[in-house]
Amino acid sequence: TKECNLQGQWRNNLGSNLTVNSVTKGGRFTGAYMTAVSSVDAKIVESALTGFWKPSEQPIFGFAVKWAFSDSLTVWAGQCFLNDQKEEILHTTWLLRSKQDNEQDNWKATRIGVDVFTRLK
Ligand code: B9F
Repeated sequence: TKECNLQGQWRNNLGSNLTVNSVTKGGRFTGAYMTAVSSVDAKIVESALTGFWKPSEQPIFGFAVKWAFSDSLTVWAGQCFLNDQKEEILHTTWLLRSKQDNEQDNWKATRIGVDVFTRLK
């Protein structure tokens, strides 16, 4: 049976690009993330990512990006599914943490959302 493999290039619902480099049997991977969106004027640049997965037919995984252009980071947790057409699709939930200047502002530091990725063809 076909297995989902995280390695390669992916695009999500926002138009962001996820590149996953070599995936080790031990479960680690590195890559790069190019977000299509940002809510600041800072120029968007590619940011490094690192993550973990557990190889299986429909593996779960997690990865984190420290944004190179702002004081914030996002973590994604998700699973790769094979749909009815046996195409790979990544369903993820993310948390975006932005730096606050003081504890009183902590309540507004975290955003949450979902991203769905499909393989770039
Ligand atoms: O826009 C974010 C940001 C952080 C500090 C100022 C701007 C950085 C880019 C996050 C991109 C998110 C989406 N892209 C994607 O592919 S990560 C999850 C989504 N999936 C504005 C002020 C503080 C936070 C946001 Fe900021």
